[in-house]
This record gives sequence, C-alpha cells and structure tokens, in this order.
Amino acid sequence: MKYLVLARVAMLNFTVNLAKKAGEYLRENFGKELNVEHKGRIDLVTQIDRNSQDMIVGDIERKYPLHSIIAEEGVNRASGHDYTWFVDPLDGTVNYVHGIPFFSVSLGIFKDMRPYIGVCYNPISGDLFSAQTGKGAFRNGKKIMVSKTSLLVDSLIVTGFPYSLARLDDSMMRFTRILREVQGIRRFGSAALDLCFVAAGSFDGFWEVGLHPWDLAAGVVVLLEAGGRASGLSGEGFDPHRGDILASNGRIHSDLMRLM
Ligand code: 2AM
Ligand code: CA
Repeated sequence: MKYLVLARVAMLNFTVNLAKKAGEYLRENFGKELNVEHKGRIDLVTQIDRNSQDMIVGDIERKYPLHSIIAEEGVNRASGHDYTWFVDPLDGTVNYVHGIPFFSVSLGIFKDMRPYIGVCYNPISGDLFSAQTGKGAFRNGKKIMVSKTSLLVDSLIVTGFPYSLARLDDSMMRFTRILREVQGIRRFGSAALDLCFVAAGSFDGFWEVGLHPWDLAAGVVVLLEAGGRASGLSGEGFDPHRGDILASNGRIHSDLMRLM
C-alpha cells in the first residue's frame, strides 16, 4: 500500500516535470514562423506539436515502458496495461498558430480506465493545474475548488464549436438555448484549459461535442478532484472515448443537462 502511494507521487512528479519540459519547448517557439499543415479542413498540426509529442512519448516510454499511450499525433499503443496515458502535446493548436497565448500541454493518466492523474500546463501564463484522485486539485500548488454558483442566470459557461459540420445545427440550437438562460458563454479554444478553469471556479460549466480522449482526460481528473462533475450530455457516466462532454461545478449540472 505504502509502495503504491509513493509510486503514485513519483508518477505525478514525473508528469508535472514532463508537462513543464514540453511546455518550455512550446513557449520557446511561440510566435515564431511555423509551417502549418492541415489534418482536416480546419484541423491544424505543426512540427511543434510533433516534436512536443516525441519528447513526451519518448520520456514516458523510457520511464514506464509497459504503459498504454494514446497521443494525438498518431500514437495509439494499447498495451493492455492498467495505466493509460492520454497525451495532448499541444491543446489549442489553432490559438498557438495565431499567436494567442491560450494553449496547454495536457497529460492525463487513467488506471483501469478510471481517472488517476491529470496535469495541464500553460507555459505562457505559468498556470500549472494538477490532480491525483482522492488528493484534491491544485493550481501552482494552491488547492482549487469549483464555484458554488447554483443558478444558471449567475453562471458563466465555456464551450467549443463542433469541428464536424454534421453536428453544427444541433450545436447552434443548444448554444442559443443555453445563452438565453446563463450569464454568458465564452469560447477559448483549449478544452483542457476550459475544464481546468471550471475546476478553479472561474467558469461554472463547460460542454463540447466531438472531442478526443487526449483533449479531456487530464482536465477531467483536475475537475473531479476540485469537486466538479463530468458526464455525457444526458448525464451518462464520463467516458474519455465518447467525446461529448458536459462538465460543471455539480450544482448546475442537471439544469445544464435539461438544456442539452
Ligand atoms: P487541439 O488544439 O489539440 O486540436 C477546442 O474547441 C478544442 O477542440 C481544443 O481542445 C482542440 O484541440 C480541439 N480540436 C481541434 N480540432 C479538432 C477536431 N478536428 N476535432 C475535434 N476536436 C478538435
Ligand atoms: Ca493537440
């Protein structure tokens, strides 16, 4: 038991250092001229995403050679191990490419497919969000908690627009329905950081559809440990592979669910 606790602390420290190392690389190259490629119509990738990922995945493989790793830029090594790493080497690539300082390195670890460790780091603001299950969530070492807002009319919500045109109409109807009832809606472009800001109590809720497990895993661990709730849009249990997420401070969750 004691060994497990120490092993988990070591894993958290390793993850934090890895996020800082990759984040530093992102920061050094932020604002430089980039060769931007298209993975899809509006889905961008740069050599910076790939180098950041190589750095992260290489270090994980050396330290934890048996763990499963799922990373955005084409690494899908499901080894069947208890531990799975969900790696987004640069969450918020569109912001990065446009010189907007809202992006992060997002590293989530699930154990037996359940939330275990989450670290998100924005190297420009210096915000480092971290959490391990049962031990609380932290922003630069200071404990964070979700907001206590219980009325939609007082709630500030964050979202992302869908990347699949097939889901646009539904999403816009949802957007209008929610906008009528809440204080406001923001759209910042990094799902990982959006979740961390719900965890820190800045936003009261977040929803988005069509995301990937690497966008969500780390932020969800941070959110849950800050006392928040994450589910599918209809309240079903959170599954990082499902991609549609409703997240909140818990108090407004059922009201938001009704509007989904
Ligand atoms: P990324 O920057 O790592 O690609 C913003 O709404 C969120 O959507 C970001 O976390 C962004 O992650 C993600 N995203 C960007 N392109 C996407 C796509 N084509 N499909 C799904 N999610 C995407
Ligand atoms: Ca990414």
